Amino acid sequence: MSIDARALAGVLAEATRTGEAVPQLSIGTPLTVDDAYAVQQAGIVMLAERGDEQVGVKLGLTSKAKAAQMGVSDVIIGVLTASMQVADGGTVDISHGVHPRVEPEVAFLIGDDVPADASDADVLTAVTHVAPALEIIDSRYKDFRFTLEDVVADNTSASGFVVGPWVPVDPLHGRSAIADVPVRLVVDGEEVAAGSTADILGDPWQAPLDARRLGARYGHRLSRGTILLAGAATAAASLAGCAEVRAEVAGLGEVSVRIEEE
Ligand code: OOG
Ligand code: MG
Repeated sequence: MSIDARALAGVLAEATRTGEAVPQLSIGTPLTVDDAYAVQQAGIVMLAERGDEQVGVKLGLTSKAKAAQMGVSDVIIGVLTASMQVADGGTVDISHGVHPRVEPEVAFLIGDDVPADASDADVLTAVTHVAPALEIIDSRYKDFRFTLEDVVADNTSASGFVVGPWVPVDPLHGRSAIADVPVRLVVDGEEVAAGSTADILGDPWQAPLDARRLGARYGHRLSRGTILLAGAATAAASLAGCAEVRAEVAGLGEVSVRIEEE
């Protein structure tokens, strides 16, 4: 049975617009993983039609803490668009959100186009900069609960992201300098979660490789200028009632955002 990807994407777009959670799509429409990516893609096309262009990709469920929190454990890929990006130190208004959460991440900047036949070494060489990052996720589903297919269709809960100062890979003495360093999530001055960059796929440098693999399957090329969010290093924290959130990645730096609720 073929699904109406655009209609299903419309349900999620409406939930985003109104801030009202919807039931999981899979309850009414059985979805395969490929169906779910078709819904995700239809949603991205709808954003592009409104002028909101893709600026990057993100991986999800890359850490054991996140997988345990969500009860879903396969690595997934989603899309970052221009309107989701918030400047470091900037402000996010969450009053129109459903139930937003925040998580500490590492971002990679793809500095060169990655050809389809690139080797793993070529993919890693194409990563020119690394930065501490925050991702704001906001599931459009009731109670922030979903199956793998549901969360893929919902663009992996993508809602916002903040990238800290980019650090060139070279001065990091190669890649090992950030492969296993402490990560902290600090909300209003208090640490609410802590982990290591190694909690991202066992090694955060696995993220560009998985992004290339999943991207090739689901229609995303890693091209010059692409921002890649590697996935959370810890479980996510609710943003309700928060004023300021900061992520710290040892040896890399920090990134922060102010939260506003009208
Ligand atoms: C799905 C998105 C997960 C990550 O970094 O693991 C994600 C969710 O938890 O809603 O972005
Ligand atoms: Mg994330």
